Amino acid sequence: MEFIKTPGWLDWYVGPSKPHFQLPPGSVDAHCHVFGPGNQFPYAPERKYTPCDASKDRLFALRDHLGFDKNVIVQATCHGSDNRALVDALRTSHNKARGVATVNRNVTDAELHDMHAAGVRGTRFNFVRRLADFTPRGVLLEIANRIAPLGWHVVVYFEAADLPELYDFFTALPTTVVVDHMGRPDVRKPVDGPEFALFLKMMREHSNIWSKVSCPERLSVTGPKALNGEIGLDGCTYRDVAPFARHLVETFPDRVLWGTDWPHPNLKDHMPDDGLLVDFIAQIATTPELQRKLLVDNPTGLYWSDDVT
Ligand code: 0GY
Repeated sequence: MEFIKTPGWLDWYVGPSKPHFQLPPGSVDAHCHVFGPGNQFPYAPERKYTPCDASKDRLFALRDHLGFDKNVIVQATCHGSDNRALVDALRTSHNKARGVATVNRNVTDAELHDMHAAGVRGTRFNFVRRLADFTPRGVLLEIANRIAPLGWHVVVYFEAADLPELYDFFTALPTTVVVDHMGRPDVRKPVDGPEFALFLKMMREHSNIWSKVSCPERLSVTGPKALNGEIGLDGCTYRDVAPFARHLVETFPDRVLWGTDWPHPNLKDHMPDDGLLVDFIAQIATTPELQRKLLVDNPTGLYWSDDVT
């Protein structure tokens, strides 16, 4: 089946630079996607966008180029609850990828166990309205209770303005809860202002809640340019996002994850050079210990804890 990309769709950056930042051995890119290829793994009929194909082979080549050891592949909404592309990538990754699937209430126990055997360790609930249709909270809670005995966690994606309404639901979930992209703060607002304060309170008062300090390219208003107008030359990019991510890394060093978000769905203005995104890590995790926790210890513990080596 032939799929036509959403008009204006930006493909990933071709020929990303080699990062200057030296990733610690065993680093995990803990948020990235595979899309299709559509002729092998068709996009879901209910999808809100049609991406470019972004195969597992491309993803694994990027992993090696950037210097990561492993990936956590997150099911994107364009595949709905059809996790075949994800599971195929996991099964052929030689234990170098784990996954976060999207499941609905009709999923069988046998399907859950098959996904677990392939390397799925979580399920994703998406509250971003442009991406996913509404699912009743009761249904989501039912799913959370089904996946909890497998040791899986829940990944949640939402926009900061919706947190007050979602707060009680998130804090009642029975599993570890991982928030995508810091809960999408509006980075024009102060890092010590009331909006981000609610997110910080949720993390402070609920030790099962984690955050990905990812997606500066998605959250930034100033863009990738450093103060001197150059991109990345002084190692300072996406400087409006850095204070939010750094604050989380320093306050909750054992509950943060980092990922590229390759192939960067739905970016409208610019496509980041993934090498420069890796360089951004040095601005938000400023000591070797914080870097090791963010990139190695935290994701390995969450996704490879049952690994027998
Ligand atoms: C991301 C962000 C986006 C898309 C999805 O599942 C998805 O379609 O997550 C977005 O458009 O903000 O994390 O990949």
